[in-house]
Amino acid sequence: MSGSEFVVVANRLPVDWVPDEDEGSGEGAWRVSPGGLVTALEPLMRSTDGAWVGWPGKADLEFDRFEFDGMDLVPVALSADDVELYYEGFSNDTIWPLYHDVIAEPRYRRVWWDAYGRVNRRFAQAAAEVAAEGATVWVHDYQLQLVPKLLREKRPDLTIGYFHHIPFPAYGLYSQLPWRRQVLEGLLGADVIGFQRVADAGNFARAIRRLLRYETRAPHIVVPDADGGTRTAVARAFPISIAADSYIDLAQRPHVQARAAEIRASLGNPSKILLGVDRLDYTKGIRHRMKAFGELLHEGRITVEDATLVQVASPSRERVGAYMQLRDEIELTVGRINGDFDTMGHTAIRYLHQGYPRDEMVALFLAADVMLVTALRDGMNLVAKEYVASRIDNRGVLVLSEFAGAADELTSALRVNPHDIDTLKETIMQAIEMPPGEQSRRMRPLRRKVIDNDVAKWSRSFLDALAAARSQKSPRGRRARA
Ligand code: GDG
Repeated sequence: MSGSEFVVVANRLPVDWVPDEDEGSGEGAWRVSPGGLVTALEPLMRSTDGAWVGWPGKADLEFDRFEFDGMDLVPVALSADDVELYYEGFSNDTIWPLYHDVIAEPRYRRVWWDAYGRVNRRFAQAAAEVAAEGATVWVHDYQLQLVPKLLREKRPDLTIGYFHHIPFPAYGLYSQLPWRRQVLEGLLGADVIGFQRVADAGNFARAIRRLLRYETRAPHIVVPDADGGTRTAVARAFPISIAADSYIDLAQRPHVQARAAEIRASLGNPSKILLGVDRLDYTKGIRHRMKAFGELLHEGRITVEDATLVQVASPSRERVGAYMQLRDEIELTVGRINGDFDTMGHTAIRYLHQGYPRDEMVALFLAADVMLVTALRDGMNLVAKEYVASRIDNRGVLVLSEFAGAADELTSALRVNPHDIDTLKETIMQAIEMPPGEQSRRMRPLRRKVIDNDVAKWSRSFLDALAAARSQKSPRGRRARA
């Protein structure tokens, strides 16, 4: 059998299908979606004859396997029903809120679970068809938690890795999930299960002990095998990162620096620019940040001439009810604060419900004196790392929630509990008033950390762990399809 030696399986392909103006014509073009995962895996995809299995992002469109920019892409079709039940329903209205500590209430619907199983089987089938004998398959994220087991059943010769981009919750919350055992068993089909934080891997191992009674000894989990024996899976932290070089490169470009100055001028040259960049998601703590900022204005501790908050809230999951409600709440808050405090020349909050190109984001990072990352729960939070990488001048202050995975590594940021509004206000004031010397004393070690631990290192360390698992696999497993 010929096939790919390395297969990535993710909900989304690394390209978007952009239909022509005349939507009904069925014509259109592919455009690379510039995510961190593509950057990390692209070189590997090319050098290993790799394939990428994923959904092209538009419902009810069937595409054949195709080559794009040297990558072998394998589209998995989803119907409008699949998108509603598997993606918006189970993935984003059950798993997402449950795994983010029930910040929003998870909804448990049996039809969503059925669709999740159906679509996971389709992804597993597609991966099984393209993987070469003994290949390595890397499955990504919470939309595909059943794929490792389904794939192992079809193809015991494969070495399977799974990386979980979001938090894994404490047992007391996880145990709410009506299908809690099936999901654990799905994940345990992988040889290596990667998490963002040590705490996530710990929560996972605890759930395994409580629900499945398997023996765990970090990072190992003893899993019963199909033939009555056992095998060992590895579950541990591999904190994800960014392509730091590309942010440094952009930050050095004259047009990006000029744009940063232009942004400041267009805001009326406030003394300090505060910045938030998030998908519009209830996990990101955007309301908490605005509440703290609004109170500082109300109390007269800052004025709009002193400080403007720029909030980029890129549109996300707009058909899920909790996201519609969040958008309404945030826009009401922005309207009230701006109505109370704006002047003809200055605004309190410049709110942008739009997505921007990467160089505009870096210009914003360069313009921002203070970066506010106040997530209530976040697997990692790449924005924090992108801000730090972009600050080639070693200036600027990162305010970072202790509930974001990035807090484990970015220890010289100003850490904050975003639920504690009074302390958040004090921390924002500390950031606004921080002298340049202290800014660079804090920023230098942050930059070192992000530059030394970039996304290439992350993928290398995960794949090294997979290679080690592969070398320990019994020859029987590898010969199964011979
Ligand atoms: C999940 C986990 C984990 C945002 N708006 C624009 C834009 N972005 C980019 C950011 C950043 C990415 O999107 C967002 O990544 P985050 O890590 O901040 O958050 P999630 O989207 O929730 O990602 C998270 C991550 O997976 C990776 O494992 O860290 O915890 O939740 O790169 O810059 N980029 C551009 N324009 C925008 O308007 N170009």
